[in-house]
Amino acid sequence: MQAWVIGNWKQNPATTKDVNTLLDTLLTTADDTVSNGCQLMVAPSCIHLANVSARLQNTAILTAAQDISALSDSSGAYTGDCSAQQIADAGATWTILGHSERRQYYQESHESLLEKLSHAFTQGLGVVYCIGETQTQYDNQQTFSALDDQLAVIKDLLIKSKEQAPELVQRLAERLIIAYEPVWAIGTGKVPTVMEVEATHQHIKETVASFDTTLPATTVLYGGSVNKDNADSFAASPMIDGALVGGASLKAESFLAIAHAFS
Ligand code: G2H
Repeated sequence: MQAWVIGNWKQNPATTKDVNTLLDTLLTTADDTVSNGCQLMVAPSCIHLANVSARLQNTAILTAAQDISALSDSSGAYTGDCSAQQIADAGATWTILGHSERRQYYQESHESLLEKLSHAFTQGLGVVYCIGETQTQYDNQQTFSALDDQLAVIKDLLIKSKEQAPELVQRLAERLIIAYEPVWAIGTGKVPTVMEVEATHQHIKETVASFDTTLPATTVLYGGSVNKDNADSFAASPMIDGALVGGASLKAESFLAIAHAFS
């Protein structure tokens, strides 16, 4: 299975100038070893999406949004939202959905995520769907049940699609990536052991397969304080199909070192 290394830039860099500087370094230092060995993708904030997509056109690096509107897949009176169609029109081919920062600060619900996934696939976007347990859930050995609650969105989307829009099932089969990101590991420098990640990834793969036995094996990435020093240990595991990288993706050198580890 091809590895994926995805940079989630979050609300960074703040200016177009700094975005272009990051892209300049990325484009001049990314080599064939990386592009042949793993698929790279970056997720800038919405305001920079068109610029980044245009600059990455005809390169080996894909572009993703960090979120899309739950209210409409196209257009409407939804102040502040960007629809899946607008994201695709800006040149992105993927979107992150369900990141724990969106769940925490914007109260993402099961229903809104169901809508967002449906809108993304309707507009032909691939989805990097983020799930992960909180520190309390981890401490209380509730990781799998927390993940099952979040994965129920995928199950419900499959049920809904089979009834109302069967073409979305195929799109989900082809273009769904799950990112396992323990909330307690995000931006903290703390990481689970590789064995813990492996057990969790196995659970995620088995759970998604149980929703529909015709689905291909699900690609599952690890995210949460991945850096150039710990990437090798995650990359060595056949259960870890890549990484979703936050802070370390803001420097081309560390992002590409992580990509090399997975190549
Ligand atoms: C988790 C991750 C990227 P970081 O949010 O999605 O961020 O690598 O900074 O922990």
